[in-house]
Amino acid sequence: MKKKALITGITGQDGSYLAEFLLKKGYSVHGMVRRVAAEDESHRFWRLRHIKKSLNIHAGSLESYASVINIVTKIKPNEIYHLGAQSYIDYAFKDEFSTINTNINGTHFLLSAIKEFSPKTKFYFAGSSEMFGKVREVPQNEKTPFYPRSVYGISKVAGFDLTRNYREAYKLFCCSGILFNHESPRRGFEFVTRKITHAVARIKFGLQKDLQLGNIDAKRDWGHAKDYVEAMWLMLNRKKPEDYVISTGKHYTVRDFAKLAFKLVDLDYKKFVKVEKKLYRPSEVESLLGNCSKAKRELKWKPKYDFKKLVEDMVKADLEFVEKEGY
Ligand code: NAP
Ligand code: F7E
Repeated sequence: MKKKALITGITGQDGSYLAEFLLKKGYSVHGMVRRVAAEDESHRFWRLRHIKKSLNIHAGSLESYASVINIVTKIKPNEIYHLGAQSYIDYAFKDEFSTINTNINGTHFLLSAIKEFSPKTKFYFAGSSEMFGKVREVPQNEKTPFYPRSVYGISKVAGFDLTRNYREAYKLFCCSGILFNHESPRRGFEFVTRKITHAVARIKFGLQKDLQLGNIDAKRDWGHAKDYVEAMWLMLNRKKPEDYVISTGKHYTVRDFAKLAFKLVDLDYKKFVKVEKKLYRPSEVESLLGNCSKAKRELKWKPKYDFKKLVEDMVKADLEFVEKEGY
């Protein structure tokens, strides 16, 4: 019998790559999407269009325990990948309450539903390097203490602790990936890497004059989403549930990213990037750098994309996108 996987957040960047990855592995792939998205296929399913026919989509709400129970009991999946979350940090500062509600309750409801109705289901929680926030050591590993700097980070620490507690108290197979930033041509336009590569393409085609950015000295350990979804699967397919840092082990500034992206189309970023104080965050995470040696050792995982290949992939895709779509 085919293994069944349920992905929350299947319409997002990681959800779409993971769905592709699991279909190739022969899984029956189920996705939970909010009703507004299910009813707005042409806009909300742009990342899944090419595989949509092979997926089983279920409308449901992460904010409703009844809805979560319904889906878990109906599917009784072998594996749940819980990726659904309000994941944009600028927005988290603007709407703290819904970020906290969706991110913490969604995780809690799923864990509780597994415990009560499907205790053999394995559970993956999408933890984040944002949990390290104002970092306590460099580089960060699984033992580094957390110091979140936004309600998003706080919600992820709560999800991480809930996942660990369900593992210890109820002996469920549940674990967290502590994933550092990962990007791709499918990244949402609001995140800085996609904002840059999209602007680079628009500027090249004469559709935009400049690019406004906030703190360009912030440093991130950027990997490719395609590499990172494989690590999620590896975590659920080993004997023991444990938590893993997933990162590249190298970090760069936003300025470095912009410099390379503009250079790839023979432009000088200094002529186009305008730093705007209004785009700074109330409390910034200045620098993140991951140490993923545990994942390398135990999962035999390592990233295939480095920084240069990532930026090249995103710039190339956005040049094609702008040429085709005209915006
Ligand atoms: P993403 O592209 O923003 O996708 C988020 C997904 O969550 C979308 O499918 C979205 O559905 C869904 N969602 C948002 N709010 C929701 C709500 N109120 N109820 C139900 N679903 C909701 O994020 P991603 O980059 O793929 O990241 C996947 C997960 O990994 C997230 O939990 C994120 O916090 C975490 N993470 C990401 C990174 C990274 O660098 N990408 C790093 C560490 C951790 P709609 O399509 O309906 O909006
Ligand atoms: O910002 C700076 C900004 O929004 C990166 C999410 O996937 O990764 C992501 O969160 C850095 C920050 O990602 C702009 O201040 C400068 O220092 O692309 P971002 P993020 O906040 O790191 C983590 C791991 C997650 O878990 C999250 O879900 O870039 N920055 N100027 C800017 N950022 C944005 N968005 N826009 C700017 O104009």
